[in-house]
Amino acid sequence: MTLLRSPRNPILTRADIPAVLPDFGDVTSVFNPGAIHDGGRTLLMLRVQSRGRRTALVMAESDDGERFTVHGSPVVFRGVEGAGEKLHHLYDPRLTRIGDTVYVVFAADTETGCKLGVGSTKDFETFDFIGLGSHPDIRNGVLFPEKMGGRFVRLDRPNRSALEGGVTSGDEIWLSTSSDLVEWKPERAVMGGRWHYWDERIGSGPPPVKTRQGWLHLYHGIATHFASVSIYQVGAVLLDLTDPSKVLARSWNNILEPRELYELMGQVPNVVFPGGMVVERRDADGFALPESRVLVYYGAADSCVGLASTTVGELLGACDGPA
Ligand code: BMA
Repeated sequence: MTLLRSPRNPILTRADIPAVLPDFGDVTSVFNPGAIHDGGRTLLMLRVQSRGRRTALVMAESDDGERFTVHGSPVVFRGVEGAGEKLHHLYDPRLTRIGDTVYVVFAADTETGCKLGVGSTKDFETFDFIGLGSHPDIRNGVLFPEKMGGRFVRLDRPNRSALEGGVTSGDEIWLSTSSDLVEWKPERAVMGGRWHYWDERIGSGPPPVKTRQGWLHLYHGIATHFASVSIYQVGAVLLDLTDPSKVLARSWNNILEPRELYELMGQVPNVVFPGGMVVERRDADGFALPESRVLVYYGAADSCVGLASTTVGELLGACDGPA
């Protein structure tokens, strides 16, 4: 199976972004959004880059999940100045609702490495900074939508190795837990990269979705064995409901790969990078229904935003290989 691209793709480009800050006119790129459904509307948190290569997180909202209106000012996390570190960029946000609070887990480039920060909001207008974890170099953090054993649970991806060009990446997704969203305890490795194939290096995509079969999770896989470029693709994995560090099944093939021009060419070519996943229908106990439509929001070539859809059942079917 493959995700079906929206005919309106790319659904957001740099031309859609207002000047959210004084020197943010004529921005360079908008990509890697987080997404969440909220009372009939879909909200995206966009990563916007200026020509000065500064980063702003900006909200956008939509009634139909495809046509978005971008807010006129950036997200400001109240209290972020107390982080204790110079934060150069906050980026690649993932949004998770727990109770009446929506948490944002984001990567933060600091002088001492890439950290994972957490913020929260209840109304998408005011945002509070909660903390930066102490892990010195880590990215791709996603929070599960419920606590387990009284603790917050997160998938994350320690950055292990430096790629050519100075970019760091990793090949293992871990499960970590926390009582306060600030101090995180790495518990167990969940899955590793499959060397020589499509997902040699990996990182979590959108937050996991609860189904009767297990936690359904999308991740990005990077093929690094091509001479001139790394190829970022999307795959699916099913994690055990009670022990989400256990992989039940994982897709043999990617379910989305760069094929369209806006995915193949841009600031970083050959990238599809999923950060948001909206499931439209759940049963009374909160499990996603197999027939429910799923909308996946992804960054394309680190330049614009794409939308692709499928159903929960199709994604479960895509998890057709071993861990
Ligand atoms: C990763 C992250 C993403 C980016 C991707 C492709 O390492 O930095 O933000 O989209 O590389 O450049």
